[in-house]
This record gives sequence, structure tokens and C-alpha cells, in this order.
Amino acid sequence: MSRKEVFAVAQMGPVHLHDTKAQVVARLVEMLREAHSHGARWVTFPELALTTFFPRYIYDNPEEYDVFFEEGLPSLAMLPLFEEAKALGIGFYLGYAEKLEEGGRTRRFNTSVLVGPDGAILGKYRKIHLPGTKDPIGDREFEHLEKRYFEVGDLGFPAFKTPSGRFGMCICNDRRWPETFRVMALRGAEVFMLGYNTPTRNIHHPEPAHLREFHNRLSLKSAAYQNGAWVMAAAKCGSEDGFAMIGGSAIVAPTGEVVARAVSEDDEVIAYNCDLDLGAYIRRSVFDFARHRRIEHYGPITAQTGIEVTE
Ligand code: CDT
Repeated sequence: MSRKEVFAVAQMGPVHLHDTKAQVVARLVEMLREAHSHGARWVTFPELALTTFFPRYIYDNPEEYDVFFEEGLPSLAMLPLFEEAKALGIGFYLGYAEKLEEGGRTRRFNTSVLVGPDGAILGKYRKIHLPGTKDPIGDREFEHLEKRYFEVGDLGFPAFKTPSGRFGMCICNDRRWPETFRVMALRGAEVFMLGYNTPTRNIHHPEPAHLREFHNRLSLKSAAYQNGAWVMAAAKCGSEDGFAMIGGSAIVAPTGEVVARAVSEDDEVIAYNCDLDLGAYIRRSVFDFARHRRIEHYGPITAQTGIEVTE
């Protein structure tokens, strides 16, 4: 039986501070319909898809930044997307800012949800590798304050069972860390879905703008090949209120080849008929984990974070 399935990636152009969530969700619904016209069964949307990338701004009080967060699943704002996806029989990944009350305190995460083609919520992932700082650096044209607004994710890197196989989720900066994908692959993930908001300018270290896209693609391709898995990567991009972010949304095959790529920095749907068995030969040969991994030598991966020199 063929395991071919059409996957779509829905890249988003800018979302400005003054855009309402209703306007943004209408754009997502429009792209969902376009994905459906391509025969897609699954769509990947970006990180923090419902709002502008607000961690670039400095807010001190929750009353100022809670407007960017969602409570409950689906939240009121998300409802039209959930309803249309269920009506069309399309599953999706959606990134959003999650707020919840737990153990007598308010918690906030940078989260993604995986919804099945029948509308069932299959799982949730909370971003683990939060980039940037808690306190403003100052002296920059924008900040990157994810550590200020979000807790580190507490759900690990699961591989969720779906009608099309096991899928893993991660979010933006997670894609730069090989550990992210290897853990999901060890749990059986054959498809990695991720959304991102990557500023064109690196405020932490000046580097040529072209490297931002180069490192994005490098990370996606190596994640795919080294784990024999498909990668669905959706950018939010373009100039949000004057702050530029890279595009380059892509679908990458388990061979490490980019099979579809967005060309704009705007709302754009790309789709590809993916053979979910394509990675099987890679996982049976060069990356047969059970035969070739040497965990007795991997201790430092989980025992330490920074570099430790022993002599
Ligand atoms: N959203 C996000 O995680 N962006 C980061 C920016 C890194 S520079 C602080 C990324 O890895 O693309």
C-alpha cells in the first residue's frame, strides 16, 4: 500500500501589531483552502502564527502582553480555522502563545498544536530551546525576549501517532539543535513539523544576511537526512512593522533534498506529494540507529550543557 500523502506548508507574510486575530485567522483559512485545492491532508503553519512576533518588544506587565496569548484549545480566535480544517478533512500544525492557570499560577509557553484531519487534537509541543534574553539588551533596533515571556517547554519531544504515521513537532530555534530531531526520531517520528520567525538581522552577533537563510536550510536538510524523515518548515516572514524576517519555507525529503520552497516573503502555500516510506532505506542503512549508535560514548550529551575540558 502506497504511503504517499500530500503535505502543504503555509508560509505567512508579516502580521503587524495593529492586525486583529480575526484578520490573521481569515488569512490562515484562505491558505487552508488553497492547500485543500492541492489535495493536502496536512498543513504546517508558522510559530506564533496569530500575532506579530511580539518578543521583539519590551513589555513589563502581563496586562500589556496577555493580548498575544491564547487560552484553551481551540481558543475563541482559532475556532474558524479548526472548523474549516475539520470540514475539509485537513490536519494541521499551528504555533501560538499559550497561557494557562496551573497549580495556582499563570504559565505561558511558546506552543504548537497538532490537529488531526478529523478535528481531534493529537498533541501539543512547548518550545524547549528558547533563544534570546530575559532582560532587554538595549542599544539594538529590536529585542529577542522569549526568555522573558515564556517558560521552557515541559512536554519533551514526543512523536505523535496520526492516521498517516508518527509526527514530531518543534519550534523555530529548536531546529538548530540536532538533539531535537534525534529524540523525536528515536520515538519513531517520520515527519517533523516546525514553524519559525527568524529575524533577518542577528542582534547577538553581526553576520551577513545571507547566512540567516543558509543556516535555516542547512538545519532543515541535516535534520531530514540524519534521521531519514520529512521536514515541513513554515516561516512567518517579511517586514513586520519594519522588522525584517527571513522566508524560505520548505519541504525537505529524507534524502536531505529540498523538494518545495516558497519564493515570496508573503502568504504562500507550497505542497508536495510525499512518500512516507522514502526514508525507510536510510533508517535501514547508514542511519540504522539500533545497529550503529554508540550510546556508551554519548554521555556528555545529557550530562552537561556547556563545554567541559578535563585536562
Ligand atoms: N523565534 C526564534 O526562535 N528565532 C530564532 C532567532 C535566533 S536569534 C536570537 C531562530 O533560531 O531563528
